[in-house]
Amino acid sequence: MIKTVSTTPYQGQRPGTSGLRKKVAVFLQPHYVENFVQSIFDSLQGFAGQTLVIGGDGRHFNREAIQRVIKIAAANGFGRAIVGRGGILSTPAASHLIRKNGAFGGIVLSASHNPGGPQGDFGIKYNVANGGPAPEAITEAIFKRTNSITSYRTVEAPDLDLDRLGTAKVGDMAISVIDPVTDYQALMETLVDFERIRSLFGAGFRMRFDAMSAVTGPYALKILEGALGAPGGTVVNATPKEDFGGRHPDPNLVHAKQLFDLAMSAQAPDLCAASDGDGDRNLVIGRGLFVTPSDSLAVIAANAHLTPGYAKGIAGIARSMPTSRAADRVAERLGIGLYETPTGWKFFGNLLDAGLVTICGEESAGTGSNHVREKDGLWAVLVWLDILAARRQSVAEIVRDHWSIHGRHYYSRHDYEEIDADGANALVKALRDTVASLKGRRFGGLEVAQADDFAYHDPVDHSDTTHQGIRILFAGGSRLVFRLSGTGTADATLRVYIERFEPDPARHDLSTQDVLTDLIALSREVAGISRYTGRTAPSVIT
Ligand code: VG1
Ligand code: CO
Repeated sequence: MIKTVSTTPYQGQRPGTSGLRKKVAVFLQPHYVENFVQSIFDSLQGFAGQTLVIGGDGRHFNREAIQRVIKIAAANGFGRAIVGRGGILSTPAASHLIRKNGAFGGIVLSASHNPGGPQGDFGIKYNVANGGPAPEAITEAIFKRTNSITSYRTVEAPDLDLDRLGTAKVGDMAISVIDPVTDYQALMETLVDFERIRSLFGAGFRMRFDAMSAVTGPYALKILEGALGAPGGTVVNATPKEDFGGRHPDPNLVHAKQLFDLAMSAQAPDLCAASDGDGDRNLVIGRGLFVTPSDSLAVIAANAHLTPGYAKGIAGIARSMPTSRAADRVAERLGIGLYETPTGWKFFGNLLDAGLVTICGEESAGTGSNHVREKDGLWAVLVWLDILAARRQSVAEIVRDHWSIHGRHYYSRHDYEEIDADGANALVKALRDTVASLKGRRFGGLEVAQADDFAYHDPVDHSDTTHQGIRILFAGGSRLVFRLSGTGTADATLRVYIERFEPDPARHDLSTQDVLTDLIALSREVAGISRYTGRTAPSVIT
């Protein structure tokens, strides 16, 4: 039943920040999926008879891609595949299943926060045995293999019924189709106090959770409205749709604007939250107060000991370089390690495995812990709920209290999307060339204390990763960071990260964009943004 099919390489199958992401139309080309999946397996050793976890975020092409992945895995000798019913697994749930079942790895089919549908994006990501995204050595080996592939193996077999729970066989490979929520929920019950959160809802606490018609809907319904007793209607847009209802499943202030407006209105519930396409991002907004993801990371780290999963305290915190330094202040106060990594969750895996850190986060609405090896949107919301239940204070009270102890890091990210790639690369190159000479220079009231192109030395496996973003640090704690996105599928996206530290509690209630005005102007000037990109303003501000 196994057949070998000849193929020729496709250019550009290099995994980015988080797997291979392209337009659906690109994935629809003959053998495109097969080439990449076979290249993954060709780059690995020792998986004969082992288990592979397979699932996706339910977007357009998910079901078809899963059928193909199953057949290629069977032909390559995997012994068992664990598949979420309907082809559905949130990214953190997939990570958990890999760990729980001692699987060799997993294939996550998702383009995460990117739009879906036939005109939208698709993605394939390989995760290793610790449950986390493959480290760079593996993704580079996969990419190399895509350039020389001449054939792939698959089995001739009928499609698997993805909607029927239970066991089946494809070729010689056993398949378990499982409920995607059960194991994840059991894990959450060990980390936060369900009883305490249930009594919070019982006492009249109200929230809205926007699943953005993406993968988290079934998880949020079962856990929030089911196990935790939140009133019916708490979870909205709970049915995963192949095109996310035409929305962009990115839980930020632009794409979750309705939720933001509700949180700022007189009808605001106590907590508004959302997650992204594949369920690994989270948005947290209190009544009248948006919590930046960087602040959310810091608050979670500072309060984690109140929840059962982290009652013994946390070992350390890791954040991606562009993420604000709010978490650094917490680590300093707690006397624990703080690790600064390049963008993308794959850099946290080693630190978590080595026990150096417990909590990780990124400014892009990603927070997570050592319970899995991915960021976890619903987990972050549950931890917030448990902190709120333990402290019996509002989100705003907790955040303001946090600022009064640690100072406030005013923070914003400006994205210039779909700009010409040549212009974007020229901008970064020019910054790279000048960055060394910036130290000591003054711009208005700002003096450059340090400026470089961020490089990371992994303290565990000693690998080096260079060119991870230009950072300009000013005396007093302000900072500008510039980097190009590695998840987009159309042209280039320039991300500019702007941060100002404010220790004075009397100045903690100002408007973020106002506080950052001079830094924003400087970001445009120092990088020559309009000159290189033709844009005078960003397309997305978060
Ligand atoms: C973006 C974010 C990054 C995140 C990545 C994957 O990457 O900035 O922090 O890890 O998306 O998130 P980039 O290279 O476009 O800046 V997800 O939820 O799309 O898997
Ligand atoms: Co995501």
